[in-house]
This record gives sequence, C-alpha cells and structure tokens, in this order.
Amino acid sequence: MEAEILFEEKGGVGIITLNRPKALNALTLGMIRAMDPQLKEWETKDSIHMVLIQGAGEKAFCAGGDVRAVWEAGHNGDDLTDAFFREEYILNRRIHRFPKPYVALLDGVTMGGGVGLSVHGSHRIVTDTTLFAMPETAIGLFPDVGGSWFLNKCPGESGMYLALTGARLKAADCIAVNMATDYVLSEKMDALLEAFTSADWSHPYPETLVNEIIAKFETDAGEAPIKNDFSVIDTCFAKETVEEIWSALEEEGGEFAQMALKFMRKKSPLSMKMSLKQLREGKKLTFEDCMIMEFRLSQACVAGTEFYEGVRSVLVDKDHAPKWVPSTLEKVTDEMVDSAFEPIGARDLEFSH
Ligand code: QUE
Repeated sequence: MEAEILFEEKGGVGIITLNRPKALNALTLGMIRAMDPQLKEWETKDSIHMVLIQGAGEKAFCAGGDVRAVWEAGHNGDDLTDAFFREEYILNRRIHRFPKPYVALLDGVTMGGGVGLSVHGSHRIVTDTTLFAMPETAIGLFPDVGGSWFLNKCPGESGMYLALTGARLKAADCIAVNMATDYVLSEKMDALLEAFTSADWSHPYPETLVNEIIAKFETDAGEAPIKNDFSVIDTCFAKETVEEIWSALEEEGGEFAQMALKFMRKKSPLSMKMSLKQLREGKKLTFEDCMIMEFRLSQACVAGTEFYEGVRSVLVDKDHAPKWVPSTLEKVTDEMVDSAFEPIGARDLEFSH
C-alpha cells in the first residue's frame, strides 16, 4: 500500500506530501502520528531550512479531518474519538510554534483539518484553484484545529461569519481575511517548489529568502468580493447571540445577507451556538488554552448526537438532509451550550514539548 503521507529532504527543504488524493487528502490519525515526530526532528535539524507542505493530486490540499473514521469509531466505542482530536490539536500547536519558515501550498480544496495544517504556519500560498472553508457547523462540530485562535485574527467579524456559515472562499478573499499570505498560479507550483529546493540557504535570514522566492512567482489575486460585504458582516455578526445575528441578517435583507441566512439554515443550531461562544471565549485565551477549550468541545460533540447525524447526512448517506436535535435555535438552551465547555479532568488536553 502506498503511504498516506510522504516525507522528503531535498535542497534544504523538508517536504511533506499528503497522499490520499482519492479522499481529497483528508487527514487520518496515521498521518498525524507520522507528521508530528517528523516536524519535531526538522525543528532542530541544521540541514533543514524550511518546511513545505502540499497535497497529492489535482483536486485538494486537504479536505479536512478523516471524520468518517471518527464517526465509525464513535459508533464502535473506539477511543479514536479521543486520540484523533487530541493528537491533531497537538500537531496544530507544533506548527504554530514551528521555528523555521513553514510554507503551505493551498492548491485546491482546503477545509477544516486542512486549514489547521496550514494557517498556523508562516506562509500560506493560495492559487486559482483554492477553495477554502471552515465547514464544521454542517456536520455538528465547530470550527476547530485552532479556529478559536485564528478566526479571531480575521478582520472585524469576518471570522465569526466564516465560522457560522461555513462560507467557501476563493484566493483573493483568503488573503483579504488574513487566512492566506500570498497568491501564486496553480501552474507555477512545481517551479516554486524547485526554486525552494535549489535556493542558497547560506542566506542569513531564511524567512527573507522565502519571501524573495515567493515574490518572484506571485501575481495579483484580483478583487476580493468579501470586502464589499465587510460592513454588513461587521454589523450583523457582532451581535450577542446567534438569534440576534439571524434577525440582523433578515433586517439587512440584501443579496449577501440572504446567502448567509441560506447557509445558516442548513447548519446545526447547537453547533452554531457552541461556535459563537467558542470564538468569543477564544478572544480572551492563549493559543494553548484555545486548544484545551476546543478539545473539551470535541469530546462533547463525540458524546452527543449532532456530529453523528451531520457526518451521516454529508459523508455517509449524502442526503444532505440532517435532522438536527434541537431543531431550532430557540430550543437550544444555555445549559446545552455551556456544558460542552466544562473541564474534563484527567482527560483535558495537555502539552509536553
Ligand atoms: C464539513 C466538514 C467536513 C466535510 C464536509 C463538511 C470535513 C471533512 C470532509 C471530508 C471530505 C472528503 C473526504 C473526507 C472528509 O468533509 O471536516 O474523508 O474524503 O473532513 O460539510 O467539516
């Protein structure tokens, strides 16, 4: 069997290739368990000057976590429901703290867990094929892999908009909301990789060298349509509750507000309320405390029902007709939301090194 994830050291670059192209390179626990120690080794290895991560195949960088496997594990009482989120978040933190340039090529579909493998690094390059989203409220989850940290770095309330609607962004919008740093055409990916692996790493500032190399390939990403909606986003998504956001969008009534409402009507009401609280709480927390909070939320989700119904409707039966319980925002109580944030004792996420 071909490996799910490939590592190569070439010309001073540590290259990671997510290698499940038929599954849009969705991240498995095996891939996480291979990648974390490899990054740890590269952190201190003198011959490695930067890391580059890419997806195999034409379609995707990484479509998310292998939530189908987590779904099956949950049904079978397997502890993958703990290990997957725990080890994924520990890997997200390693990327967040990675001491060398970490360049992600977001060529194609980049969602959920794929965002977690890229957004914490120093350089995120989007292309003309990038399709970016944090779609977890569609499967009864919440925007994890550090969403409580990085969605709060988006301008204004645009992170809350991405979290609640799961909106899909193209390249220019990714740059406009700080999720991406640079734009290079998809057809230039091979040449860009070649430029990194043939670079003269005796340069005193590897970060500067990486910037110079990217600049040689960069073109203009064009207009970012989301900029036209920033004022509506900031007005509506700043409201205190999901119900008030909903009403504000209805009152707003334009094309953008209608589209946002259409997305939100499909999402789990409980997930949306959890996500709102998650992002607001995240504003007050360190990166590590964000991840500890998210791990508690993940465990509440795998112990509940929305996640199973969400994955069933989107990835298993593919009927896209989830029966959410509770079925409306009004029926979701504060207690249902708040209990997901409670500490879980010895099972709380811990970081060692
Ligand atoms: C919401 C999500 C995910 C999703 C669809 C959603 C997600 C995820 C996948 C996915 C896609 C392709 C695969 C796969 C998983 O889809 O997180 O294994 O081959 O990983 O609406 O959050």
